[in-house]
Amino acid sequence: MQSTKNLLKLPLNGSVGIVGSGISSLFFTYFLNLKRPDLKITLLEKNKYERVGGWIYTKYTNKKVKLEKGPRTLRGRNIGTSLIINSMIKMNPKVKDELVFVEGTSDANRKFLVDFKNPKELVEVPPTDMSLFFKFMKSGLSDGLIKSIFHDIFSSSKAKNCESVYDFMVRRFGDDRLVNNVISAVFFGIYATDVKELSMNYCLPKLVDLEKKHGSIIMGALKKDETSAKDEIRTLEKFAKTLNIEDEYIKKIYKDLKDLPLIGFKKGMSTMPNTVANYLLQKPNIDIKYGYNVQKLHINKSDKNNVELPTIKINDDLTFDHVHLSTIPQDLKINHNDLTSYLESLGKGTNVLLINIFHPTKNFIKDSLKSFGFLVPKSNNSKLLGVIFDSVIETNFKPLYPSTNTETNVKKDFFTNQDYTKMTMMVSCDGLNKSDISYEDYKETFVKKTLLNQLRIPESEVMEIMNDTNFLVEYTFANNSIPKYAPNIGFSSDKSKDIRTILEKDLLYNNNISVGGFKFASGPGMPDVVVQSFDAANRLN
Ligand SMILES: Cc1cc2nc3c(=O)[nH]c(=O)nc-3n(C[C@H](O)[C@H](O)[C@H](O)COP(=O)(O)OP(=O)(O)OC[C@H]3O[C@@H](n4cnc5c(N)ncnc54)[C@H](O)[C@@H]3O)c2cc1C
Ligand SMILES: *[C@@H]1O[C@H](CO)[C@@H](O)[C@H](O)[C@H]1NC(C)=O
Ligand SMILES: *[C@@H]1O[C@H](CO)[C@@H](O)[C@H](O)[C@H]1NC(C)=O
Ligand SMILES: *[C@@H]1O[C@H](CO)[C@@H](O)[C@H](O)[C@H]1NC(C)=O
Ligand SMILES: *[C@@H]1O[C@H](CO)[C@@H](O)[C@H](O)[C@H]1NC(C)=O
Ligand SMILES: *[C@@H]1O[C@H](CO)[C@@H](O)[C@H](O)[C@H]1NC(C)=O
Ligand SMILES: CC(=O)N[C@H]1CO[C@H](CO)[C@@H](O)[C@@H]1O
Repeated sequence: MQSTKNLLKLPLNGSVGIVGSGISSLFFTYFLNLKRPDLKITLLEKNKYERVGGWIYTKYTNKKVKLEKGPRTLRGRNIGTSLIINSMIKMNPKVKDELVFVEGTSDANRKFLVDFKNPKELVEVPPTDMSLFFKFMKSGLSDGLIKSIFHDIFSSSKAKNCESVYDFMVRRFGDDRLVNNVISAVFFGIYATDVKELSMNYCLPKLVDLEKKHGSIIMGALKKDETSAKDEIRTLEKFAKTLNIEDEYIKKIYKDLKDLPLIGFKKGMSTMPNTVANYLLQKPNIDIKYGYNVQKLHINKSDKNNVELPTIKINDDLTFDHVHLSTIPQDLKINHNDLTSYLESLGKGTNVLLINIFHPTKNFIKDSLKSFGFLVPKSNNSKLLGVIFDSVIETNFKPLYPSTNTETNVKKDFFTNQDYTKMTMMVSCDGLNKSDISYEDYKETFVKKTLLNQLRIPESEVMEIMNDTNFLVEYTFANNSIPKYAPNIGFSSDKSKDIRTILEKDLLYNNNISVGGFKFASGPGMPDVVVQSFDAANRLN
């Protein structure tokens, strides 16, 4: 491996090709352009229609109803959220007026789980008062809890090399009740995949290290972790330097955002990619080519004596000094065997059917269930992964910067009638093709059953709702979406030994390719991929 010192600088006025125009690509372009405004950057986007953002997609129906077809929440706790928000405000200060949030104490921050012992009874987690605590303890969710706690504290089992989340939890807690009844649901909510198929090193590297250090994750969690607070400060200072803003300013914003469970945009998540794209496309040296499907990448290293940078060829057609793979197509043909085998081992991402539901004048969600929504643990043995109560979130949003926002009530930006229902259901469709899915069956199995069972609407009323022409049900098949971060791929809790770090270095220093997106970031979320873009762009400078 070559050292960083040998890294040639990208030539003046050099050309950079970027695969994809999702949020990773857009932010990579932004960060690179800040440092190197001379570079000519071309984004290559497979889709023919002129839309950036990839999975991020806010759709407005012909009746102006806003539906999120992909992600909808930024978490303030994730340091990448501060990077996103500071960057966006820098691009366009008017973004401040678009930012909304949900407070920790809001109904929209409550979460429920389905109890396998009584699937019609949603149980709030974590229980926040005595009566909720008793309800939790009586439910199937708390099965084996006390035993699990003791087992974690007193058992001295050692971690195996590449454990799944499931195996880790079983080893720590002595049996699989806690993971099946509670923990699995959280993983469904984030990865849409079973805990047995997820690498512990990938998903929770900090917990793996806590166990190594303290022999117990509970004891480890009780110790104050000062290194991570220091890391956070260092990371914020790095952000500030690149964005050319004051350290103190970015630290203050992080402090403000850190405790906010949900951050969004009044007009939806697409505000994020659109803001970045609008900013970038004002630059004469940045361009997006739509309808360009990258299938092949050839790294030209043929001329050993060439002191100039070798070039990289895409689809035997375009040539660049540097290529950034903001997304890595599963079937990409590239003359780099290690990357190819990594892509093969990741395989196809998970398939999820998203069902958006909307009723303009009826609120189906009872006060006692007002929340972010509910998740379904593995023990329930259902394809339903979870349901998000969008209307509860929207009606609890508040403007983040009210001062710049003369007295606008955020709620008025949404549906004017307060009594409406908007929900998103997520159903696992792994191993299925789009054509295998009968939407009518899914409507019966999932939409109707959820209204009946979890929302506890009387059957006659449910029938009426299902027949109501105002009741909107839309289906989106998310094919090959979140990668399956399986245990044996080479993820390590030690970043320097992780397959991603190793590949990333080799690709960059020996082949002039940088990588990003959720096949390389530290997590699958939007803030994770944007931080990955930030680091990738900085490594080039
Ligand atoms: C259903 C769902 C819900 C989610 N919810 C959340 C959430 O609430 N919070 C959160 O933080 N994250 C969430 N995520 C994750 C989030 O969507 C991702 O982190 C983020 O969108 C990844 O962006 P990206 O730019 O890396 O990739 P993508 O969004 O996949 O963008 C890649 C782009 O590249 C294009 N492309 C692909 N192949 C080629 C090719 N061969 N040639 C040219 N172009 C190509 C694609 O068309 C696309 O535009 C969710 C993901 C999904 C699927
Ligand atoms: C590789 O580069 C050499 C010269 O630098 C050129 O002659 C050759 O055509 C290139 N090959 C490809 C596949 O681009
Ligand atoms: C899962 O929950 C549904 C209700 O949504 C219920 O009908 C089903 O019986 C439950 N399955 C198990 C195995 O608990
Ligand atoms: C999906 O469809 C493709 C061809 O369209 C087929 O090769 C594949 O086997 C199908 N997969 C499943 C799980 O049905
Ligand atoms: C709903 O519509 C179906 C036919 O589409 C009809 O058979 C049924 O009686 C209707 N139910 C209600 C409650 O209106
Ligand atoms: C789903 O993704 C796979 C792998 O990327 C692809 O081969 C297939 O054509 C896609 N199917 C649909 C319906 O888009
Ligand atoms: C900028 C960059 O990464 N340059 C590298 C391109 O690849 C050659 C080897 O093929 C390296 O020597 C350069 O450092």
